Amino acid sequence: EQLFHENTHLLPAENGEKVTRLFLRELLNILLAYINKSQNRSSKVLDFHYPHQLKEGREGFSLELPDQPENLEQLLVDCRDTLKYGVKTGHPRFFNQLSTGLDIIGLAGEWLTSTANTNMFTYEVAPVFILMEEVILKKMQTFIGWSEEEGDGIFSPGGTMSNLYSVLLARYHFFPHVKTEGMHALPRLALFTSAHSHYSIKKSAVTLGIGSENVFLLKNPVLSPQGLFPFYVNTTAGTTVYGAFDPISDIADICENHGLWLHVDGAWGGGLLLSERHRTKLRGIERASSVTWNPHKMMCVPLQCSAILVRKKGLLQKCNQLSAEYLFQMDKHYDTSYDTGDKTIQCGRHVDVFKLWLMWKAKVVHSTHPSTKPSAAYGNILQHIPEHSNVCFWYLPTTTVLRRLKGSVHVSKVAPKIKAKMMESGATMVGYQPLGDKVNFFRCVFSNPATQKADVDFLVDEIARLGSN
Ligand code: ABU
Repeated sequence: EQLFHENTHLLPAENGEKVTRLFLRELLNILLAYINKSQNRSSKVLDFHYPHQLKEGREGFSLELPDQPENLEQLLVDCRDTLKYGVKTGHPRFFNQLSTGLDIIGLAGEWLTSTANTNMFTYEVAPVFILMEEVILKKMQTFIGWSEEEGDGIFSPGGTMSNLYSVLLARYHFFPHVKTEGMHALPRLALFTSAHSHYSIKKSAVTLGIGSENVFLLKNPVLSPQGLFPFYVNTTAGTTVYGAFDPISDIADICENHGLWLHVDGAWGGGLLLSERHRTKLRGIERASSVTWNPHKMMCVPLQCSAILVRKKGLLQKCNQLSAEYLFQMDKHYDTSYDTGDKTIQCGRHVDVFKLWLMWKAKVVHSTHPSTKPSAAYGNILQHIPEHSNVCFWYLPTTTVLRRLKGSVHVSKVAPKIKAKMMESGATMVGYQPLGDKVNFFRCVFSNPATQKADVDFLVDEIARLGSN
């Protein structure tokens, strides 16, 4: 205990094994207590505080950095408090995000990854992880339906980055000289996406110097805006809000006729490729030039784990390679094609593959046949069979309550008011948003394996309770 009053006895200090073990064991106890609490329905999903409250310090929890080093005991208290004031995204009543749940095998993978603490740029420093990435990417490509001769890919830091890669690669595919000459050597480019696609498509156009005004929504009848060079079409497999699927096969026909790059943003819906029953929603995906697939969403791999998969072999490398000599020496004594870091726009790259590899081994992929029929109890809410596990709905309180909400568009104020009360009460969490001409509605996402029907009943009752007073 005395040793815990300093922090200088941890490895690599001489004879540091004992204190290191004690410290990590204590931390493990904190983490296990948190995991158990996350699964306990009588515990809250969150203990909400406003930013100023957290900043001013709660019950001794200070975010400020000290002048003197803190001892191990205090650091463990800080760890406990950090979890205490956070959000339990693995809680069965957390419906707020597409990435939810806490997979224990995945968690073990993440712990091991941090312990290995290596970098994915070269085989030299990450031999096992680099080969695992190759194995997993190949497996994902097989589920997409690409042949043995096709397929490449890389794990990237999230779906937005994977989508960015898709636009970057498409541009390079049509205009390889952009790499050396830049955008001034290109015609004005146009890319196409659907109205409900993720904002990262537009962001990619902004980031890559194409410009947001040159992103056209597919519902527009114009496929060849004058003076522009159309080169890229994004389809979404599982839109963020509605969970809708674009007709990939039909759009692939258009892309083939016009020689356009077809991207499938399957960040959310890509996981359905693993289901014999539901993979038909992605019919035609094998015709895509690139695919984004985030196992950290439907497949519950701990954040983060996103892949950009590319049909044309070698394009990633050609597009991004700069051959920094201090990393990617060509005269190494092994096959340097395994130094995959030069395929990316990053230098340092986190190991995102191991937790997925471990989970895949633990679960193996069987076809699943879940019922898509809503139960009778939700007949009033679910008037249509959903394409995915997003359920969007308005809660309409009694007219007496509505009248109390001053303003011209009353219904738009209901969801934000209930959400605010919900966060302060902390028993459950669900998102809301407006979309197009639809005023604020709730979006409930089901991707947490811990959630049961009783939790959905709880959410509905809680919304009604908070909405009635
Ligand atoms: N597209 C990022 C995830 C959005 C969400 O969880 O709601």
